[in-house]
Amino acid sequence: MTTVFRKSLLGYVAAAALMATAGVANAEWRGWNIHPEGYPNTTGMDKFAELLAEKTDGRLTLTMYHSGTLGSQPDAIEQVRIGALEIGNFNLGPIGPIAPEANVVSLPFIFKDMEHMHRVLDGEGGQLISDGMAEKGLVALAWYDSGARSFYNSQKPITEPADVEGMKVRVMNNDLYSGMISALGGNPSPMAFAEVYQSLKTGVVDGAENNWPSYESTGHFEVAGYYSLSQHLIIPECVCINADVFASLSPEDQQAVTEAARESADLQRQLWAERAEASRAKVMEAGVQFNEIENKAAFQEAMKPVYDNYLSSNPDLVPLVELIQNTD
Ligand code: GTR
Repeated sequence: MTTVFRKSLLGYVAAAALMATAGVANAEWRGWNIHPEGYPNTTGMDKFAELLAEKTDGRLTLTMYHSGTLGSQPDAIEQVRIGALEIGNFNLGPIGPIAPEANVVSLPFIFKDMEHMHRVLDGEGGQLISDGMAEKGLVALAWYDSGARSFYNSQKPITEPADVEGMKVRVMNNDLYSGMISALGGNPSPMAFAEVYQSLKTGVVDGAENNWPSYESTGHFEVAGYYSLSQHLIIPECVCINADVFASLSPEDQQAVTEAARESADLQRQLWAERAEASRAKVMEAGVQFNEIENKAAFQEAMKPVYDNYLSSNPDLVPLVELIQNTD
């Protein structure tokens, strides 16, 4: 080994050792979000970017790309996993097929309400879910709210499971959702969020399911005017970062990034509650035919095979499901 080479090698080793203790000092990140300006998640992610720069004196910066301009959600999840993008605001629905622990939140009616979901996420359940995601390359820095999802369609009010029979219903990419529609006798149609409006309008699908803010912001209420309050899914969303990028940061920067995400979640959750009310009022004003569902237990019963099938093929997830069910 020549002296020069040895010197540069020593220099490299020293630099690598320094990096391992001090972490990456400067970085410019890119972030994905599916929602438009003014949506609670969009404002939340912009706040995250602002806090991130503030807390790191501008060493770590994030440029957010909203409205799904960087691609569909399943693609963006992959991009963040491989590090082509650093940050994403994801719904746990399409993460489920990748990280089995995260999939339990997509079992219909697993959460009693939003508060129950918060208690689970803040406890051991949330830890197990984030550990499972981290193993697949996604570190969940904070959880955002996404309300409860209910059915809507262009045909008629849904009051009992039989009303879904024969209906073509758009679902997010996850076999659990397809199973859920099939269990009701409907025809599931997995499809990207951006394609749903046109598909409802042209009759490619009869219905879909989502929370009030997304039903409103996408204009789906204009082309699918029956909204039936089934509230069959309460799915959390994450502010996620690529696991290697997170691991490359110093402990201080990891803390700053986490704090920035959590503070943005406080804002998002507050804006969420306001927007859910405002969106509901807006679509009602526009003439949406709304109905409550008295017998939700009938839907729960009809969807039970989804649970049974899922847990018999994933027996290792039974303890997590029970932990969630036993959380008061
Ligand atoms: C929204 C959610 C999005 C996306 C969308 C969908 O409620 O915030 O991330 O999952 O639903 O139905 O595709």
